[in-house]
Amino acid sequence: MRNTENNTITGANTGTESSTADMGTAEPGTHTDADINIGANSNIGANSNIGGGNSGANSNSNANSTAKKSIFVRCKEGIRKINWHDPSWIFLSIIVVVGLLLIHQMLPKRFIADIFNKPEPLMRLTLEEQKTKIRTLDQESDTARSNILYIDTIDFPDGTTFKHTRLGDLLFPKEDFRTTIEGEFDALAAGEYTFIVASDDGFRLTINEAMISEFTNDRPMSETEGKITLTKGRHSFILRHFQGYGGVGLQAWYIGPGSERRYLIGQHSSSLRFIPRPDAKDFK
Ligand SMILES: [Ca+2]
Repeated sequence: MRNTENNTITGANTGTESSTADMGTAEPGTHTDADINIGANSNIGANSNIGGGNSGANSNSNANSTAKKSIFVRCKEGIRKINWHDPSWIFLSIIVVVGLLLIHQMLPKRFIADIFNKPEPLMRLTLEEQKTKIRTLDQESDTARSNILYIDTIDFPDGTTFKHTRLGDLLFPKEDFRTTIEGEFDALAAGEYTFIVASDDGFRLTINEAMISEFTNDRPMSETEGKITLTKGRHSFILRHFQGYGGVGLQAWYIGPGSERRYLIGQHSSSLRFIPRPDAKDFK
């Protein structure tokens, strides 16, 4: 039986069936079980040779089962099996973890936020700073500068700056700007939907270009509700908002048919699924 194992090993290393048969006289004990694993793992035909040159299927099955449980690395000494209980691997793991923590501490927090808080680009948000003071939604626009970004949810809680829950402060002027949020969703269930917008200051929500709800003047953060009956399928929406002075905020939720639960606009549910913006693909 030991000779058979040696034949198998040699066949694995040379990768030829003829050598497997010829090497039947190799000295026992020149190879270990670990060698069998190496051959199996290195994928150089060990399994097929084992099956061809070895009438006993034990070596084959052992090699496969051991190979599935083991991890091998190639190093200067050749292919080596990783033993996770080896102190050197534990030490190396600690070094890697400490290194990652140090990198995390050294990188700017904004950079970390950009990586881990990157939102799903479900809606396009346009911010427009106004040259003059803005007091109503329908006031004529006089844009000084604008900025476009993509957001996953309409979630800017009441505060002193326009701060998204995941994106953080958008670093835009605190006063006199307009916000336009555009998106699409698939209604998975037909029926009556309720949309709730909390805004400081005014807003207007349209779905398929029909006005659902609005408050066009300035106000502290307050909620306004609107209802619409939707067919199953694709729909588009636009939420316009303006900030004059003082506090600022904008949040929007929906409630699907037959449900009481509020979802933020952007949160998928069994009644709505939001569609990623195709124009966000090339957005830097
Ligand atoms: Ca305000």
